[in-house]
Amino acid sequence: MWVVVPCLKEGRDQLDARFPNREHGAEGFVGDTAHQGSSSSHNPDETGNPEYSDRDGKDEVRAWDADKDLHDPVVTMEQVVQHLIEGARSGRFWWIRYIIFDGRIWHRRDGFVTHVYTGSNKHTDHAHINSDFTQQADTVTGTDWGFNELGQSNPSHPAPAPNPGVRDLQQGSQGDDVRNLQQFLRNNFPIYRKYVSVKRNQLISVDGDFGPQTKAWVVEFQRRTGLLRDGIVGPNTRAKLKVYGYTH
Ligand SMILES: [Ca+2]
Ligand SMILES: [Ca+2]
Ligand SMILES: [Zn+2]
Repeated sequence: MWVVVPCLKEGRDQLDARFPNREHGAEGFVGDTAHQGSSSSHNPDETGNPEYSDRDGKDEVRAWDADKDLHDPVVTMEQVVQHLIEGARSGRFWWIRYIIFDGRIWHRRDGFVTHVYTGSNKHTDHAHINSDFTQQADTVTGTDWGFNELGQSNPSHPAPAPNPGVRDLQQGSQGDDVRNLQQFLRNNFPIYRKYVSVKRNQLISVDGDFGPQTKAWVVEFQRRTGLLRDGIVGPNTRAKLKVYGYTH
C-alpha cells in the first residue's frame, strides 16, 4: 500500500483550506499509466518505478500535482509557485526538492534558480511539487506552507511602525534585539544547522550575544536569499527577514 509523504499531504490540505473553490481536475499524487512507464516520484518508491528509492519498507510517493485553477479573485498559481520558491530558497520550505510549472523548473541542486523546463509536458495545467529525497523530508509533520500569507491586504505578520531606534546587528552586538534575531532564525530556519560551518548540526543559541555562530546563520540566510553575504543585519537583510515574518 503506497503512502504519500506527510509534508505533501499537508500542503495539499492547506492549499484546499486556503482556496476552497480550487479545481482538482489536474490534481494528484500517484501517476497515471504514462507516469508508470518512466521513472517518476509519482510512482511508489518500493513497488513502482520511482525517481529515488530509500528501500525503508515504506512505499512512498514524493510528488504532488496541484491543479493551477484556484478560482480565487486575487491569487494565481503563479503567485503560489513563487511563494514556494522563495521559501525553498531561504530554507523555510526545506522539504521541497524541485518544482515544475508553466515551462519552468526550479531545483535545490542550484539554489532554485529558474530554468526552462525541457521535458515534453510543460506543466501548464498544474504545478508539480517534489519533496526531497531524505528521511527528514519523508517524515516531517506539522509543516506550514504559508498559503495564508498570499493575497492578504493585512499580512499575517504586519510590519511594525518604523522604529528610528533600530540598529544594525553584527558580530559583537549584544542585547534583546540579538536575542529576538536568534530566536527567529532558530524557529524559522532549523535546517541551517546542517549547512553552517560554525557549530555544525547545532541549533543557533538564543543567548543575546552575536558571535560567530549567529554570523554564520545570518550569512546562510543572505546566501539563500541572494543578499550580500556580510553577516550584518542592516536594512536590506532586515527587510528580507520581514518577508518571512521577522517583526523586529
Ligand atoms: Ca521508501
Ligand atoms: Ca522513507
Ligand atoms: Zn507531477
